Amino acid sequence: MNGHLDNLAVFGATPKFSTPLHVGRPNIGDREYLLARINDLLDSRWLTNNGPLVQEFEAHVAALADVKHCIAMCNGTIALEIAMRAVGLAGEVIVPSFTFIATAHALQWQEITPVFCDVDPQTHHIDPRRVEGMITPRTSGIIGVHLWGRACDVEALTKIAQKHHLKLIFDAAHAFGCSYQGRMIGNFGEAEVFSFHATKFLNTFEGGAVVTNNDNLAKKIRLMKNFGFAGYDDVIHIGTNGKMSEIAAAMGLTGLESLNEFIAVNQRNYQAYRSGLKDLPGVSLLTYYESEQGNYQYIVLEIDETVTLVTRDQLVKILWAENILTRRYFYPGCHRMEPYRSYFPHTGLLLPETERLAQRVLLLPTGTTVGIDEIQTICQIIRLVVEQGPEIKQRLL
Ligand code: T4K
Repeated sequence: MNGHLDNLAVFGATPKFSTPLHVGRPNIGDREYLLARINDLLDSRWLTNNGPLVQEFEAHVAALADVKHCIAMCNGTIALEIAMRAVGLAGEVIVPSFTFIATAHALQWQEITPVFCDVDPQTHHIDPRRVEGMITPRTSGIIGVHLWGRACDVEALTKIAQKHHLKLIFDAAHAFGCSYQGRMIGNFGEAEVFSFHATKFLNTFEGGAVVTNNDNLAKKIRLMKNFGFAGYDDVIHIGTNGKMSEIAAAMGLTGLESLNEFIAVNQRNYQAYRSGLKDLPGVSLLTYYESEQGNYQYIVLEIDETVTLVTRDQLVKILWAENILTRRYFYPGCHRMEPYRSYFPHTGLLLPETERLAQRVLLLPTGTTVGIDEIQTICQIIRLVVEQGPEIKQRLL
């Protein structure tokens, strides 16, 4: 790409990509296998309610996460809500604000107050050093979020939870197929929750799961996701409808067969971004730990505008004009969304790192729909923008 600013679509040139490049484009496994499974399930006329495909999917997820129980659900948010209720969360729960809004809403939906804790600027995860100071007599638990598929500080959070007799759950929506200290995510806390939403590493269109090693908890969660039914006409617990459908499980099973390919492509893309953005001042790419298993699903950039001069939001505008639809996850932070910003308008004062990150982070497209050539072009555009920062700043005024 010619390194002249007039080549940028934001200044009138034709966009580099004629069709948009999205963050979160679904990974889809072998279409033939998927369609065969769908045909079979239509023939069988068993569409939902703990059908054979859901059972098979649960067994595979449990095996992959190396955990005793997997209870598949219709989405990750319901899975979070049910897990929270099943372990007995109430009153206040300490949770990061730098996460998808579902983590906080799953609590508030049940009239449990999310108490937002700041994050570690290096890892983007809830900062255990700040958790203890937020515990009150009303605190019943802590939610750690394995953001971007990298595990949060499980060890430190476990110690705090044990010391204060708190329940610990992990939102592992991003972290299916990832490990912590060599052990698969899914094994920590009382329970962990995966999301299998379309945008996730493995998807079931919409879907999620609670995984746990606790037999009694698993039994309770299984009841709770099916109205509390223990058998025909026999309701023994309060419950809701959190069931995964057979067509969702068909998609999940098909994706599982291509999991290694998804990882390989994500890893290839991640390496391409690393080399394309290498030594670019003010732009840092979140790195994955080589000692751990990862799904490499997120390409996360931090823009330090004191160096680039162009702000993160200006860069987003420039990339969108090129049809590169970057996302500002998780701007502006849960605490700045409703109802939390009305309930606690000054929470931001306690969350300086969250506020800072929410202004700096952007996600770039990756996954099986994105190729190396496209990544190289994206990196060239970012490089041009950063190198010409002062002039761009002037022209964008
Ligand atoms: N905890 C965490 C930490 C989470 O990140 C999430 C979900 C949850 C809990 C809750 O799990 P679920 O209840 O969702 O299972 C998207 C997803 O809807 C959401 O699942 C995900 N996190 C979040 C990070 O991203 P939005 O509001 O950004 O979605 P939307 O419609 O803007 O789409 C995102 C991008 O994906 C766009 O670039 C378009 C692309 N896309 C999306 C869909 C649905 C496609 O290319 N194809 C598609 O089918 O929330």
